[in-house]
Amino acid sequence: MSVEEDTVNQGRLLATVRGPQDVKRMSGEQLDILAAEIRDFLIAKVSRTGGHVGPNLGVVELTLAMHRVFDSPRDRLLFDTGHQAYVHKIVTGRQDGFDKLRQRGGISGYPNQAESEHDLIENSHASTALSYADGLAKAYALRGEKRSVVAVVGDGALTGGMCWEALNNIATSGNPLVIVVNDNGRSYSPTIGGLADHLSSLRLNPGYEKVLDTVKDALGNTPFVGKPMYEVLHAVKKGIKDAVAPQAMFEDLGIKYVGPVDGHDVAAVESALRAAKNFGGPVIVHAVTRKGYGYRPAEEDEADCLHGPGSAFDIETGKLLAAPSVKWTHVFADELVAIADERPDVVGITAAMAEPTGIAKLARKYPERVYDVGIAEQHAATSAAGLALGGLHPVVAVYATFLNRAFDQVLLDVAMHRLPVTFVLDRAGITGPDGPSHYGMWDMSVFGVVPGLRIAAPRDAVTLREELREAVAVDDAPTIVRFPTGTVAVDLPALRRVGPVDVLAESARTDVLLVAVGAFGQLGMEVAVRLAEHGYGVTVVDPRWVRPVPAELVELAAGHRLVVTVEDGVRVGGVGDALAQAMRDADVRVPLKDLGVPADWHPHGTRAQILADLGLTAQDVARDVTGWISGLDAQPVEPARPDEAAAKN
Ligand SMILES: Cc1ncc(C[n+]2csc(CCOP(=O)(O)OP(=O)(O)O)c2C)c(N)n1
Repeated sequence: MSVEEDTVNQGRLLATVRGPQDVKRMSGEQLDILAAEIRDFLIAKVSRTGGHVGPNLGVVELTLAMHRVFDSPRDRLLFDTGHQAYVHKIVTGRQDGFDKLRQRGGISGYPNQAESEHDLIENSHASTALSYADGLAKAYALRGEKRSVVAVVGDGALTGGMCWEALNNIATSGNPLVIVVNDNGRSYSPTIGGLADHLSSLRLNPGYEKVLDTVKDALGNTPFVGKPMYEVLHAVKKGIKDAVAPQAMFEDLGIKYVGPVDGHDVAAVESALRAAKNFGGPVIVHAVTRKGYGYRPAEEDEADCLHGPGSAFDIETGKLLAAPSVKWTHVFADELVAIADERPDVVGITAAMAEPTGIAKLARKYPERVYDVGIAEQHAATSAAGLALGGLHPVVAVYATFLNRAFDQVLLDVAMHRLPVTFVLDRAGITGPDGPSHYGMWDMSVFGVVPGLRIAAPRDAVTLREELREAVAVDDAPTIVRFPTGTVAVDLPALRRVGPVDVLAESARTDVLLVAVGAFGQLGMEVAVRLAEHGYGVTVVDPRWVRPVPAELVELAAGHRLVVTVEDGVRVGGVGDALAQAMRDADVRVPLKDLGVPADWHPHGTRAQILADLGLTAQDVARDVTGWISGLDAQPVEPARPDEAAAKN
């Protein structure tokens, strides 16, 4: 074993890094060793916890160079999305935290203000960093503070409209600001570029390869000033072929351009950053990197370069250790293909997440019927409106948290035009390790106010298939079908159906109507069993369609002494709130208790841990409900069954 390998294996150099100043002191040779040690460290740690592997392996040298040229936290380093900030965490003294990365009580998978003064933005939704940077630079200019602002943004994030809006403003304001474009040609899959056909296009793209070979030569000719923003961004997406010979770039906008620079050459990146820092106005530093660099399973992973394995994986192969299971996403993906087989008008849209949302399955069978619009959820919604106006039925598959971005588009562009667009919200509710910004807990409240929009929350695979079919059968309004993350819940057949509402359990006594939303069906059943032990009768129902509130649900409520709702979404404006309002409107004076997620920022952890923290376990709910019902009346009277109650009205 060579001395160098030995050092790398021991991680000796890395152990000396307690803050950015330690990296600043290192020689070029040491930096190379450090970069290798960081890669070893990242792979070893993240393989145990899951997390963003590929993106971080790609920015090791970039991050080291940034910390050498700039003086964080006085200078502000902003990471767009923030999933690629692990190296930044390592450099800023958080190595020890990596044993509990993304775990309850451990460090976050994103920048986090509470963790470090070196972290500033922690939203983790893409394409925002340039806007933050614009504002920060303006603030420092107005306050007369001499501090650099540096934003790192991926070529994937650059497909988001906010980046373009920010660039226009950054150019006009002229404030000093460094934009580092981390161009690895990929979002999850190759950036935009389509699906099956294009999954391996990047590596075969001669322009991209050429850049990696020639960047050092090109660096001598920088900075370039000239062509308008569109051309540059276009070049970025194409793999920079055009940018290798750029003249007059950004002239129209007044943003200097430096690059392309080999993002895995610390010295080259450093020299570009120093030039940018000293320029005194907005500068783009275009760094070409490889996602997953230095780790074969990531570099060779065609799907997403090991973008973010959700849990522990085998270091040799990069494959997850957990036994594969059928996920909600798989059920959706299969059923969508089955529907598309029957309905040629059904098309799919993804916002740069074809594989994670399952739309990729449809794309493999019908590539011409799937549109990857980039990280552009707002555009996805209005483009879907256009598709619907053109006679198609689009199914827009996004994570629940990301549709928040497109509220106005869903409201006016889709719903006001009464257009048949189905939004499929994966990872709805509490998701877990990605933390507060990734919780899909707002959808039922936020989209619950959209006139005409119907929301379904399936409880298992059977109802997911069924409700998806019902959704795409709606031809005069948008629909949402939302389901949680992870393994699909076990099938829970209904006893009977009242209107759209499934009755899952009932007893001779009608003390409590338990409205179990979506995947909480099973929890409802367990609560019923526990309450039966106390002599109380619980009717467990799954409304299936939670918006608009089914009239049958209100009628059922009228026949019970207490209504309890349990939902995987914020309580404010949630299903419980909506049912309470419907009951008030119908003069149904049965008390209602709504259990759900408080409108707050909930920490990361596993989904089960966070739900337990929120009291959303069968045990907790049963205890609460027992307390409420026993408190209602010491001598419970047996109320009439719902049909009798309805007859009386
Ligand atoms: C608004 C929004 N939509 C989707 C995502 C999910 N997402 C996280 S990272 C990512 C790809 C980012 O690609 P890029 O910016 O090029 O960074 P890379 O991972 O390639 O380093 C996506 C789509 C997100 N974070 N925010």
